[in-house]
Amino acid sequence: MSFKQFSTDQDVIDFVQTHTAVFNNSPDLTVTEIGDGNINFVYRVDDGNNSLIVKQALPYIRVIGEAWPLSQDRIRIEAKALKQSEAFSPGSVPEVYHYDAASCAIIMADIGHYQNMREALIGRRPLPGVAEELGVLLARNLFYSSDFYLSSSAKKTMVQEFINPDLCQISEEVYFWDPFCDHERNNVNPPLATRAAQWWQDDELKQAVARLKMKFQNQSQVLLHGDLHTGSVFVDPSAENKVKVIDPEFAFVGPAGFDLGVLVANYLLNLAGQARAAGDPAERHAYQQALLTDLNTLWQSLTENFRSLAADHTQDPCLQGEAIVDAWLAELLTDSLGFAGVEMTRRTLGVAHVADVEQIEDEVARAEAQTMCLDIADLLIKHASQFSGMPVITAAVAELSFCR
Ligand code: SR1
Ligand code: MG
Repeated sequence: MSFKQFSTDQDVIDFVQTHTAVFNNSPDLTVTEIGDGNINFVYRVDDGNNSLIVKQALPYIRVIGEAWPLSQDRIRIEAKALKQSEAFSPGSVPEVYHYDAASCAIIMADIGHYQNMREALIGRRPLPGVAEELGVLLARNLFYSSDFYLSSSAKKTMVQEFINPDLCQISEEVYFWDPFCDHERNNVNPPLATRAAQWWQDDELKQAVARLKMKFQNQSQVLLHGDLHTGSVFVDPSAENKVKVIDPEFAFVGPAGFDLGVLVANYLLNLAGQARAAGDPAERHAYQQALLTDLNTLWQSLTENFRSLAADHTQDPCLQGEAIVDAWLAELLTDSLGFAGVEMTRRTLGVAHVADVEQIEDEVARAEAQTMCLDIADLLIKHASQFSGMPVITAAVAELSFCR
């Protein structure tokens, strides 16, 4: 059957009525297009009592149009990655009700009562428990998809099932190419132009980024979400900020530090945004400190949980024991800091910025926050291997950020 884009509300309704029993043939269904991402179309279908989400992948990038074609295999990958995450950490993703290869669409649970983590951070909402839970989820993903746990053949099958060339190419370009040169896709705030030009000439920086890019392209360590920014994380304020992670269409088997790095970067992008955001300076400063405390908590939770899983479930005799786990976690931290610096760079100079900083209306004030992003990125990319633990890094970030 050939692919057909949903072009009317009735198309979406017919699709959910054919493939689920959620609405029991209710005649009063409403369809709302709620997609605010760059790539796909997302619909909420609602009968007043129940609701669900339909996500459809078109053969091109939504925000660019047919000029940037994109394989629809990404929706198969997303459905598979959601099911895999559910197996690793039950309840950590929206339930998938149906995946339809012909329509390139997924029907899944509506988590509309959850709050987007990026919006919560921008609103300076305290998020008790979230950093700890994210540490648990990352530890489980890292462990259960790594060589510590999987047999050789299971690992190779996973690599094969998550080959994701189109989406990896986007990441290779928007993380590791565009923001390190004067690329036409870049979006540089005019007052930042001189700093950007210096960035593109910094050979020490580009050598460190080259090492990270080689890891991204060649190191098949663990199953990654592939786009784990705070807009992909949702928290439930009515259930102790329980976390759900969405949108793993960029999933592939890659370097272990990538997801952690992207997440760390998005905490730090918010921290830099707070420096010039509207509102009481003392409240903003307290929130920045809380973000750094959360990063320490995240790392502590990740390492404790990873160590415990490794001690209990590693079969391979060469991978057993604390020394190898210590070495693996040390490399994870170093790599993640480098990737965090790259994510901060691309969100500052590249095509896709973040609201944490973009919400600063005055372009000079925004450039000051963006300068802070680049200063932190520079520190992380060039000096990642010199940091012995997350508290050392958060202290260095505090020293760099809190005096301005
Ligand atoms: C072309 S824009 C690409 C970005 O949008 C998605 O949200 C991902 O973050 C990706 O890097
Ligand atoms: Mg996304």
